[in-house]
Amino acid sequence: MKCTVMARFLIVLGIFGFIFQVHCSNQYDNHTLVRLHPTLPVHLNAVKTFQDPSLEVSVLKESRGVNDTLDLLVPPNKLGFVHDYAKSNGLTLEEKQRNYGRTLEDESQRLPRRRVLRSFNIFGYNSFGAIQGYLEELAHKFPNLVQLQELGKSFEGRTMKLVKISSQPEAGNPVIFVDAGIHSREWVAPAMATYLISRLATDSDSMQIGGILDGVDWYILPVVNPDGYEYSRSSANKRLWRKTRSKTTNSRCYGVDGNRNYGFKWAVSGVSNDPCHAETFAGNKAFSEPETRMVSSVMLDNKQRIKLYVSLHSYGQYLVYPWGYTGDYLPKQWKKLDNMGKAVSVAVQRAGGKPFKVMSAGKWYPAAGGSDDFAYGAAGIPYSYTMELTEGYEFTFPESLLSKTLPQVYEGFKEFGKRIKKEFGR
Ligand code: 0X9
Ligand code: ZN
Repeated sequence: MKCTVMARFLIVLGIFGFIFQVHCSNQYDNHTLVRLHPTLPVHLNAVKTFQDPSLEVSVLKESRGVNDTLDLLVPPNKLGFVHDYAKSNGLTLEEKQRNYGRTLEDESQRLPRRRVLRSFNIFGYNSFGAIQGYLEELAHKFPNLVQLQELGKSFEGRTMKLVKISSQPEAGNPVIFVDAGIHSREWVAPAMATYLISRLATDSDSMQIGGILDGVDWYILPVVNPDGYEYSRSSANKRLWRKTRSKTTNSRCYGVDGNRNYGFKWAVSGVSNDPCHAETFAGNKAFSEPETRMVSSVMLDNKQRIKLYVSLHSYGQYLVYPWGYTGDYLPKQWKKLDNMGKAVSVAVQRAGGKPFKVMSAGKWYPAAGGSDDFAYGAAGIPYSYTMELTEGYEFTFPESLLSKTLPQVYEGFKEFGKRIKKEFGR
């Protein structure tokens, strides 16, 4: 059944006094979530070079290597093509979910409070407005600890605020800069960044000697792409939107992949030049997007003090470091990046979480114009990572699991903090 305005109205009112299940159709109805398993090294080429010339199959996640799946969202008319591809390359094919549209609808119906602007739940997927409200509240409550710096406006005019948390703002401590949500459908990333803010600001032992704020300052931008985030929250049809919501006059299509838009080795690999490409359009030029310009200004304005940059994404449980634009070689200091990444993974595992796959981004798959490469290569920030949170639920990580997962990942951030203090503390 089409989800008419009337049907939505009836759902909202619950007019007959019982739960009225209406399933709406959307563009992902009858799409199948397919996982291709490379089980031997000879399969790697096939998963790494998979392409649907018609661009109808979406790649949800690339494969890192043997036993790491390539995840695809396949429309009904392309299932045969994908089965043939798997068969001819010896790949094991797993059909995970027959009607992916239904999964998205179910998710949106489970979360009625998503649509309520101001209500805030630290273990929930909050609206941009509710997150902003929470940040204002913290800054108001703890003025000596939490400061908000206005950075500017998103394409659609949303005000972006950098959260600065410091127990000694005049001390010139090393800074850890964390951002999240450049990809709008990756909801768990802003949820983690907001949780991090909350723990830093409200844990009574944060400020103690040896606490997470002792000798290190934290700058956090929890929603880098608020326009895309709100768009992906607006309906099941839009749930998988990844890009910004900008519009250039010479195209009928919207949005740029923010993580292909940074001005370091811009567009040399892993991008699309087509503004209508659903996923990886790099923009008409580097830094075409106000949102990426704002993040780069934070990095450049504070480049002497920022010692670690972490960009939160989902999914796959990876912790990757530069270079992202190439898999052919690594930065000179790659061992330090690798060691810190592995220590963070161990800390998360110790807290009961899943370990991260730690490696260079370009060895996973080369893609240029990422914020991690810009931080490392252009701003000279000595530690830079992209953290891909969660595994097993694609972009729809259940809200009910946030209360378990976010505290586990927080232990990884404590480890980051400890190591930055040890190496750069004054
Ligand atoms: O492709 C991306 O932008 C990131 N993965 S995601 O599934 N969240 O889209 C990985 C980025 C890794 N870094 C670079 N390639 N620079
Ligand atoms: Zn992402």
